[in-house]
Amino acid sequence: MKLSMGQIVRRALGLALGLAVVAAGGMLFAGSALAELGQPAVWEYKLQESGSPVMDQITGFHNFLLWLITIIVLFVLALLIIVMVKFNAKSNPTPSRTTHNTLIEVVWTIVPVLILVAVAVPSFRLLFLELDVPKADITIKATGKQWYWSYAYPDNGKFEFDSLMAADKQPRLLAVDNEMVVPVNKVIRVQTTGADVIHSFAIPAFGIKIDAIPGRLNETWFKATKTGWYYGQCSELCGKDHAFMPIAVHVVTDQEFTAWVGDAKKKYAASGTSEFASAGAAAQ
Ligand SMILES: [Cu+2]
Repeated sequence: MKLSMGQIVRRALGLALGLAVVAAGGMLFAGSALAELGQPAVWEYKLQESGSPVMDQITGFHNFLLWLITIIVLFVLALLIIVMVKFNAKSNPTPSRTTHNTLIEVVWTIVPVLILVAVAVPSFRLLFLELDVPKADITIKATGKQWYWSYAYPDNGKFEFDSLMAADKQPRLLAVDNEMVVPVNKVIRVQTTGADVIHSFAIPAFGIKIDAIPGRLNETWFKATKTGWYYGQCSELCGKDHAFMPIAVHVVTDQEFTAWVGDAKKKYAASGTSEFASAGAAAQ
């Protein structure tokens, strides 16, 4: 079957229209799907809602870059279209023989340099914010294991417990049996290490992702600004159940945290999984 140019154009337009309708439908659906703080939403195409000052900055930087690249892409597209329309062989049969223009060469060197500086300055500021751990209120050690996490609270009762995915709880694949609990508006220093292979401790809403490497202690930090549940996942391919070792953080008020520490001390000391408990027993 041979299609005429008109038919091809009409079909292409039809296809584009169809795709646009599907995309618009998806956007509407995404808008109506309730985006919940601390976990992914159906049809989510943006970053997760921020729950920490670092993530606020990451989101701001991301949006700034998005505007910047959009403007650059539109500018280059406009130049291309001008060249195609004004300077093709038909409309411009005798082309100019110009090879140099000092002013325009200086401009197209200086402007990209300025753009890179405008990107680099907030980028480095953000890197320092992420890597320079402020004075911590609470330190938690997260140990990645095949395939679950263990959380130790060395300065709050010296207990440690395992956190495994809970298949019967919601949200699916993110809920755990024993969650990490932290107080709101406190600087939490997270030290990570791996017990067997490399894992990675990541919570999108806090803007943190740091490798948990055997024989090495990495550290990062977050300050949750709102109470609630926050979920993340191991983000380093670590074996067959890599996808089933979620991270769940429950952010609570100071009073609730104190109460939880009181309960946790008894609960996890009795469970015998704590290295602190066994160290204490060995010392006696
Ligand atoms: Cu892992």
